[in-house]
Amino acid sequence: MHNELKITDMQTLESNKKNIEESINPISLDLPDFTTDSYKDAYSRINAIVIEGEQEAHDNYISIATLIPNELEELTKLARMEMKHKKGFTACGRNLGVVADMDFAKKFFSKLHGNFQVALEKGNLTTCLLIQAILIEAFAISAYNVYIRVADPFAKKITEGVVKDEYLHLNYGQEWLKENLSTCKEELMEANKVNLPLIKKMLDEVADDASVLAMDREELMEEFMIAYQDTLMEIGLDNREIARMAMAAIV
Ligand code: PL3
Ligand code: FE2
Ligand code: FE2
Repeated sequence: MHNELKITDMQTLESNKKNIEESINPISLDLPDFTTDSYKDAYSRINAIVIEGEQEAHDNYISIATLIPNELEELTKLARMEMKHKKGFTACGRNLGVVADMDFAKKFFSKLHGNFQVALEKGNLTTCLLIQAILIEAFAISAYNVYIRVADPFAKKITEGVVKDEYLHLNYGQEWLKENLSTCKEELMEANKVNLPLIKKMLDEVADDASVLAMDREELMEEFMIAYQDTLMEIGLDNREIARMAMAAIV
């Protein structure tokens, strides 16, 4: 009798604790319905963006290796990871019964892709690294961190594995730019002025679809800014320089 009472008390306590946890952690609540047409429609574009982004990231690291041949091995490793990411996200779409809209995704990346190709042709390594290893990776990190909180269980697991790699990629660009800061600062600033606004536009373009997936625009921006500013700080830029660079997103 006494024991039974105790168990009931403990259950009540447990369920109270759970209610409190949920009320202070709204992130664990309100997962979207992954089976609705509207979810799948938005997912067909977002999934395509991610698949195309991973493919282009692969191609970009292979291209960057032509500008730093002695880094071929390391860059090939990064490129391989990107192909693994692409496979993972392709599986996420398949798992939900969604066909990715790849034409949309190619258009989505076309401006940034074009700028990367021009920089590559000119041998502008700093610009290539800023576009791929800083801006695109920080964009991916922000998107994946937000997505993990609202993803279906299958995709969540895959994305958690992917985002760990993306931090390594961001770090790769960061370390190169840090070592070469004295000679690449001017090009870095200039490339940022041209390309950060494109990232901002891309974020705006994806915001409506992302919100159908329960991903909040402000949260995406916040996560992006954290990854971006952290990296610039690690590269060795001062507060004023970082502020000036970030400002390029709003003008
Ligand atoms: C670099 O390794 C990959 C670059 C991919 C860029 C992705 C940007 C994603 C924006 C859309 C946010 C949705 C995330 C949902 C994942 C299925
Ligand atoms: Fe990736
Ligand atoms: Fe990456």
